Parts: sequence; structure tokens; C-alpha cells
Amino acid sequence: MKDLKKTSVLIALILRHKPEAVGITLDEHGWANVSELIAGINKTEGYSIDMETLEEIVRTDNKQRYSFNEDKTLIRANQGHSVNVDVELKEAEPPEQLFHGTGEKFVSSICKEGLKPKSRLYVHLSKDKETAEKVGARHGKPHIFFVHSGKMFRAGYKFYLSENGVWLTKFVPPEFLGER
Ligand code: HQG
Repeated sequence: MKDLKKTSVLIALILRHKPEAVGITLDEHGWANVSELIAGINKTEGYSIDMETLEEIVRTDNKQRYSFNEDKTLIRANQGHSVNVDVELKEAEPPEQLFHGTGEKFVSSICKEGLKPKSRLYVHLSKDKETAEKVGARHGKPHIFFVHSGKMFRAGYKFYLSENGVWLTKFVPPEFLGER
């Protein structure tokens, strides 16, 4: 049995946060060389992968986290990075309202300071409440913030839509957060 999930978690770590974990580098646009990635994963204890498996992981990923370039010699994560790369995100006009799921323990700080990217390059926002609930649950008891993204956009804040449909922005000031 191929352990796709376990390998996918390692790939997310490599392509978003720690390429050096398998001795590879990302270029300025976040691309990793596919052969180097496969070789790096195969050198990691407890993991093995070939091109076919990598293609299956990319194709079946539940959030479509990764993209190949046209000839499949390069691969990158579509969003979620902590390493400073420019994945050529598209600026876009957001819907009137977006959602952010977080842990209850962060609520008072977020109400005071606004939503910050923390270790990532952007604040991650979801277009539906269900997704936000899942994201929030990763941080303990979940709490959902409504984000007045339309108002923010009209006030000049920039929004980006990743290849896999995640809305991103640099910072959400507290006045644009709501509980409804
Ligand atoms: C919180 C997953 C205190 C923020 C998901 C969050 C997402 C503050 C945490 C993606 C704060 C950072 C990202 C403040 C923000 N004070 N806490 N001022 N501002 N925070 O993991 O959004 O499955 O970096 O609320 O689907 O949870 O990995 O971000 O709770 O799209 O592909 O600081 O990761 O995608 O946590 O998750 P994270 P996130 P994947």
C-alpha cells in the first residue's frame, strides 16, 4: 500500500517551509526541480516515491495544494508558504465576505491586533464557513471570524486568489472583522 497521505505531508513541508529538509532549494517563484524532489524524498528514512506516485498525489490532493509546470520538470505549492517566494499570485476582487477559522485561544489577541500572517507570507481566508471551521479546529476549539473583505478591498487592501482557490491578504485590521 502506498502511503500517499504521509508522503503528501512531507511534500507540503518541503515545498512550503523547509526544502533543506531533503537537501533541495526552491527558486524565487517557489519551484522545485521534480527529479531533485523525488531523489530527496527517497533519501529520507521511511519514504519512497516515484514520478507516477508524485503525479497521483498532485492529481488527487483534496485541496489541490501543488502544481507542475507544463513539462512536469518543476513543482510548487500553490499557497501556504513560510519561505519567502513569489508564486505569482493573481490579484482579485474578493467576495463581500470571507471567513477565517482560528482557535478560541487566539480570539482576544486577534480582536486587538487584527489577523496577521504569523509564520506564513499571507493571512489565509476561506470562501465558505465549513472550510474555516476545519482550519480553526486545527488550533483547538474553533472560532470563526467574518472578514468584511468587500469593504477592505474598497478601502484599498489587496487580495489574491491562489491557483487552488484560497483567498490571501497581508493583514486584516480589527475593524474589518465581525462575528455577525
Ligand atoms: C492566528 C491550511 C494571535 C491565525 C488551511 C491562525 C489554511 C493570530 C494562526 C492554511 C493573530 C496561524 C493556513 C494574532 C492570526 N494573534 N493569533 N494577531 N493573527 N493568528 O497555520 O490560517 O491544509 O499559519 O488565526 O487550509 O490556520 O495546510 O494559518 O490560527 O488555508 O493546506 O495564527 O493552512 O491549509 O496558523 O492555516 P497558520 P491558518 P493546508
